[in-house]
Amino acid sequence: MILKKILLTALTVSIAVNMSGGLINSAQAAEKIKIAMVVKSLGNGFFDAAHEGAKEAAKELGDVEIIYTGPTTPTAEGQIEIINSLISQKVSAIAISANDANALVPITKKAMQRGIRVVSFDSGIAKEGRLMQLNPSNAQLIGLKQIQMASDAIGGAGEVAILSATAQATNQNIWIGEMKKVLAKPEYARIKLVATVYGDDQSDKSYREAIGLLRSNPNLKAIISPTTVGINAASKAVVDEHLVGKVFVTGLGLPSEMAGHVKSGAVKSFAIWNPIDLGYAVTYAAYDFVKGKAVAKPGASIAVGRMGKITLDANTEAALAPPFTYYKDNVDKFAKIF
Ligand code: RAM
Repeated sequence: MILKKILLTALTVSIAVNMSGGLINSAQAAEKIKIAMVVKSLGNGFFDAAHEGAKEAAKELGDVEIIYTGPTTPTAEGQIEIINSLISQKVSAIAISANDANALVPITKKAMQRGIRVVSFDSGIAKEGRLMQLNPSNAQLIGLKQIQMASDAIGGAGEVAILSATAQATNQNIWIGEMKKVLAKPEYARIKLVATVYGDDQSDKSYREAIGLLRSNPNLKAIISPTTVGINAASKAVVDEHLVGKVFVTGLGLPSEMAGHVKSGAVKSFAIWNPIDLGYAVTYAAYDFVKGKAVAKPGASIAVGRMGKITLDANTEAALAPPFTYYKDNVDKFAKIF
């Protein structure tokens, strides 16, 4: 009885210290489940927003520590190095937006053999290298949406070009494939894709590639950029080349980065999903795998907090919400959020 009382007192004192001074004892810290979010590259606002979502999920879950990391440039080599170090750190899970679908498979397989739960999000890893892939939205829809926006901007006819991220990016390559399928439909026969270039999700390279497109294609009517870095850089290029009203930029962008370009007239509309929700949901999914509450099987459903449930398809992939369109009247409202 006395012993129990002493223990209880000790517990109360330890909690009091934690609450007042943030002095967390090592046992408590060790109990935290380490989930690493490995992004394509650091310094990309899209992933900063996904990180916000991951932190929100971690706060709700209580026993999660997020390790946010990524290479300085979006390469598979950089991510391989990082994963090697996460394996040594013995993290519990890795949620990765991959710079290459196949090049990362050996290292993520190694991580999984060591008991680390690997899930990919945004830009996927090939099936054998992860438990599940969380897509922001349906790929066909993303492809269709971008062609519709381009077509609307240029009155349904003319030359268009694509400014993508890296040539190996899983997500952009899938979306470009879908855009090409849409362009092959009779209703878009008057739109001609004249070039596809890669800015590697680097602002300066994307800008130079956009300038190149504008100068070598005098009849260009639109640049479609399925990357938040590319669309921002292409819009700047159109303004700098004094082509506002002649060439329109569209694609996938962050309202916070694009509001000015919508006002300048370089952009009529663009789309995106909520990157905060994406980071939030993938953190929950990773946690569920760590806790043994999720299985990587077609048809399995996984609870992802305030986002409800996601269901894995035949390829153990799931998708969140349809892309949302932004234009002059609504961009400012969302620019405050992401
Ligand atoms: C960039 C990245 C990311 C992509 C968005 C739309 O930030 O390439 O992977 O999903 O654009």
